[in-house]
Parts: sequence; C-alpha cells; structure tokens
Amino acid sequence: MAVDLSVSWLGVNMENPLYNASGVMCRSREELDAVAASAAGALITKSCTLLPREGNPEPRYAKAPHGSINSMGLPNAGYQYYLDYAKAYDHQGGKPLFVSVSGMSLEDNLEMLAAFRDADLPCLVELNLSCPNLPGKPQIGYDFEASSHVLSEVVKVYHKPFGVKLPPYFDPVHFAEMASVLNSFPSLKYVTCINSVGNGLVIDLDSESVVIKPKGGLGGIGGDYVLPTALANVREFYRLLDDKHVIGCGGVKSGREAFMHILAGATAVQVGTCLYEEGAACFARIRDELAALMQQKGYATLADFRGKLKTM
Ligand code: RRO
Repeated sequence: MAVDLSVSWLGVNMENPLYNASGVMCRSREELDAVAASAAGALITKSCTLLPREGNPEPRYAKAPHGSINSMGLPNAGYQYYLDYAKAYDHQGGKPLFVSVSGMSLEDNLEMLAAFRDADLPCLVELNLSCPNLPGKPQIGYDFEASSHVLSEVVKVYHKPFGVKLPPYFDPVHFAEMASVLNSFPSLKYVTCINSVGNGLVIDLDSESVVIKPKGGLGGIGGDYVLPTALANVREFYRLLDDKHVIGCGGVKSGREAFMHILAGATAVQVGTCLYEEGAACFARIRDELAALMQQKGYATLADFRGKLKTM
C-alpha cells in the first residue's frame, strides 16, 4: 500500500505535514533556505519585530535531559528582512512559507501586518501571542481580554486568513475561555499549539547552577517534557474551535509523536527542539518513520486517522 503524507489546508499544499517550529533554523536566509532544501513540507520564519533585535545575553539555549530550555529573547533581523525574503521567495515552485510576527506592542504588530498585507504575498501569518522570554512582558495568550483586544485590532488591519501561536493552557476553563475568544474571529483560521512551556528552570546538579543566563535561569521548556501538554492543547482546541485548523508543536522527535499530534487533531506538525539538536536531516527521518507507522497501521492518508483519538 502506498502512503500519502500530503496535506492541503487554507490553500497551502504540503508534501508532508512537517515543518520547523518558529524560532528554530529560521533567523537568517541561509537557515530558511536549509529548511526549504530539506524534506520539510513547509517553512516558517523566526518571529519578527519592527526593528532588528540582538535578543537576550548568552548562553540562552541549553539542551536538558529530556528536552531544551531557551530564553532567546526574540533575536531577529527585523520584519523588513523577512518581508524581503518572502518577496524574493519562489512561492510557485517552492514549499509553503509562513511568517511569524511577534511585535513588542500592538502598534508594532499592526504596522508589520499592514506591510505584509500590502505586499500581498501567498504566505500565511502566524501571530505569536506567547513569547515567554521578554523580561517584564507577560504572554498575551494568558490574558483573555488582552488577546481579544489584540485580535479585534488585528482583523481591522489584516483581512486575510491568519493564525496564532498559543501558549500552553493547563485548565479546562482556560481552554474554553480562549477557544471562545478565538471563535469570535472568523478570519483567524488556525492556531499553533503550543509555544514552549514558559519559565521552567533547568538545574545542573554538578555545578549547582542554572544552565542559561537570562532571567535567573528561567526559560521556555521544549522537547519530551512538553509532549503530553502539547497533545492536550491540540486535542482540546481541535474539539473546541469552529472551522479552524490546529497545528501541533511540542515534543515531536520521531514519526510516533507526529502521528500522536495528528491523531489528536493536528493538520500539520512543527518540530522545534529535535530540529535544533539534529539539524534539518530530522525531517526526512521523521517523515519516513511516520510513513512506516501509517503503513504498519494500514492508513493510506493523514485524513484516515486525523482527530480519531479514542477515549474510554
Ligand atoms: O525568542 C524567544 O525567546 C522565544 C520566542 Br519569541 C517564543 O515565542 N518562544 C520561545 O520559546 N522563545
């Protein structure tokens, strides 16, 4: 039996459902080109701000026993750089390109979105409502009123379909409240769940020290640690959202976790920590493992099992 890994959603055609999580291998043209040249089904830029940013002091990423911790602090080349990349990109021949936007203020987001709107490119925006690493700046996604306000201003300026990157939620009441906010915006067509689990602390026992410099060692957690939280967020938003796609992100390092995200309802799946550690070769490996797992289970397409998680 031939296995078909392709997925088409919101006019985007992906040969397979895998791409990079925003933040990993996507700050420079060279990195983006490397994802484009890999077996990934799409690519997304680093979250951008109005002006270029150096980010937080190093060390700001560390591998941890079961994943990673980061407090990058939004280092990026400024939105104009990613807009130029998108303008020069071969949208016809190349794989789908997503652009992540994460302004330091609502006004900044509106200005960047207006520029992407005016460029009228065939790329989907992922508005980041969940950076955990800016000292003194809370994650917007944890404030439902603020999220609603941001989105109501965004849709006045940006009329095309777009998505948001959400932080992880941990309580059924919060899933329901955020889903209700998101459901009131028809042009919000997808959500990416989850950003890193914010403000964790990894300790090195030998040195009795934190492992990253910013914020006293606190940072966003990714990798194996976050898989069950990511799956719960994919599942709950898949159940609660009307007519929106859910993109899974969190703890994907083989075909098995990719399958689990899709079983929970994900349309496509992003890879963060594993991509950082293994490089772009991870995409071909995970793709082939997913195909082998589907073959073994007798599934010919992703739609055959998407969202079909069994409950007891
Ligand atoms: O740059 C970062 O520190 C960062 C961002 Br914007 C984000 O959304 N998630 C994350 O784990 N790190």
